[in-house]
Amino acid sequence: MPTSIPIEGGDLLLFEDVIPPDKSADTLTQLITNVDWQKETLFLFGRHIKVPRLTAWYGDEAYTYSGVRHEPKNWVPILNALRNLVQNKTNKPFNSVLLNHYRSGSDSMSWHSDNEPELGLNPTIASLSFGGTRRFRFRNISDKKQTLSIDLSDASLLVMAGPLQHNWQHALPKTKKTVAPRINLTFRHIKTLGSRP
Ligand SMILES: O=C(O)CCC(=O)C(=O)O
Repeated sequence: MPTSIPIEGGDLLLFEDVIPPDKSADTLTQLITNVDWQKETLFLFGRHIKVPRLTAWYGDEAYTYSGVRHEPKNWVPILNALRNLVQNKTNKPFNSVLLNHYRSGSDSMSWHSDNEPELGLNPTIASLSFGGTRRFRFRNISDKKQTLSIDLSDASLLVMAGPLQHNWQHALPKTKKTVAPRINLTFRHIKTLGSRP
């Protein structure tokens, strides 16, 4: 059974151990090996900045985030299997997945909301993690002093839904602790123009 995490102006559900530990280690290895990981560079504030993690975008639709249009790669068996698992847990359809590979505690994700127009109004984002536990942070957009932290462990599934993305930003900060490599997959449903919201 998932745990409902109280947060004002949004819905958060946490499932733990969605895959047994022996299988999750194998899944991590398969993801490291079979995903076509990209080292991205963004042009921000007049400078080229290396994205501090490896990324990949798979699915049925292109997606523009961080100002860059990402063409999808075709589903591969491990990603289809994980999509089925996540769809069964959430009873929601997902046609795309963004993958992030945090190689060490120096890799991170900065503050943002998943609020791109292609996601429609009040999107459900299903965030599946494998590998080392990392601290996932939320901060309220209109009162940045309101924060919430959740430690996302191996084989956990955090479901963000309702108006959460309008009211909160999230981030995965760097850590000085020694942490094992981690892969996070955020399953999303991308709408084509004309089918919004
Ligand atoms: O790695 C994580 O848990 C965060 C991923 C994330 O924020 C995103 O994909 O939008």
